[in-house]
Amino acid sequence: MTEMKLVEDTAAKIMSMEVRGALRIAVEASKALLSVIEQGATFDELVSASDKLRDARPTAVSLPNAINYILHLAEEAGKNEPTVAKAMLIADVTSFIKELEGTIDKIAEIGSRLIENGDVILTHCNSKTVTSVLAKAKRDGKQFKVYACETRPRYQGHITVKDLMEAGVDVTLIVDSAAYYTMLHKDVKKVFVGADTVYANGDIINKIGTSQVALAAKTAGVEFIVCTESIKFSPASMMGEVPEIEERESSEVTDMKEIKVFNPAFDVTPKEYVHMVVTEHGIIPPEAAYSVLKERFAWSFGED
Ligand code: RI2
Repeated sequence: MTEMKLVEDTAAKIMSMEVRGALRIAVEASKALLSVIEQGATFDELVSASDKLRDARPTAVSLPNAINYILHLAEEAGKNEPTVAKAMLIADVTSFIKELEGTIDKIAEIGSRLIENGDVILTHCNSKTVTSVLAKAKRDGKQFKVYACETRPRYQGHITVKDLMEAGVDVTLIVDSAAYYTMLHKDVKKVFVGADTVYANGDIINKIGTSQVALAAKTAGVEFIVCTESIKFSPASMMGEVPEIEERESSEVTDMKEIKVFNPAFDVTPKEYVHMVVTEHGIIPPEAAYSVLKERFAWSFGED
């Protein structure tokens, strides 16, 4: 496969959601760009490959953040003589990918400490970050139960159930509309969800239905915990930019072609509903998102 074909293929897999999850799309796009670099692409070719990947899905900011960082690394490396520049860039991008992939284990380590014996936990959608937290707690010998929302229309909850069963976690599937009832009648103590984008003000974008789960959790007095790598924080939101909420095909919802369908893929949970945010750097209140952004994305403000 030529390298551009690999880029197009990766973009298509991200669009169709064969490759999904906010962290994974950033990692896979970065790997595609790494192979373009390894083939000796010019900076302009790298930019054109980046453009093919950047818009594959519009909401999760992890994707443009990773791409923009690789372009920044390319600009920096490009200040050197070409052979040095190429070797330097390959080393930098390889270590960036390794770091990205490693963040999930750090969050698992930190987040699993929040789980106590006897906890009943509810989760929505399939966040690999959340399932790694739950799997780590299980490996540490904690006894707890999980309820997983099926997550219409794509049923990512089924993936969550499978992942957690493989990890030996006691997990039960529920329909999305049973979330509040389950919180009240099954003694749910904590909600754990992932994130696609974190705003500078601490609001969280995640899979459609997350904000309803947060509202229910607030009413039911259940802790609402978000697990997210800092690559999902939005530098553009510091300047007031709001990410587009992706709307997907009606065919995901129904095969009845004659009816009107509205199918947003994400929603925004206001920070007031979020008790804490678990990142690879530690646990923060949602209001601390601005400080994380200032530090994490210093390179994009010309401050590194
Ligand atoms: P991780 C997913 O989006 C879900 O909204 C999930 O909560 C979020 O990405 C984060 O996933 P989609 O790709 O990065 O299912 O934690 O639309 O795996």
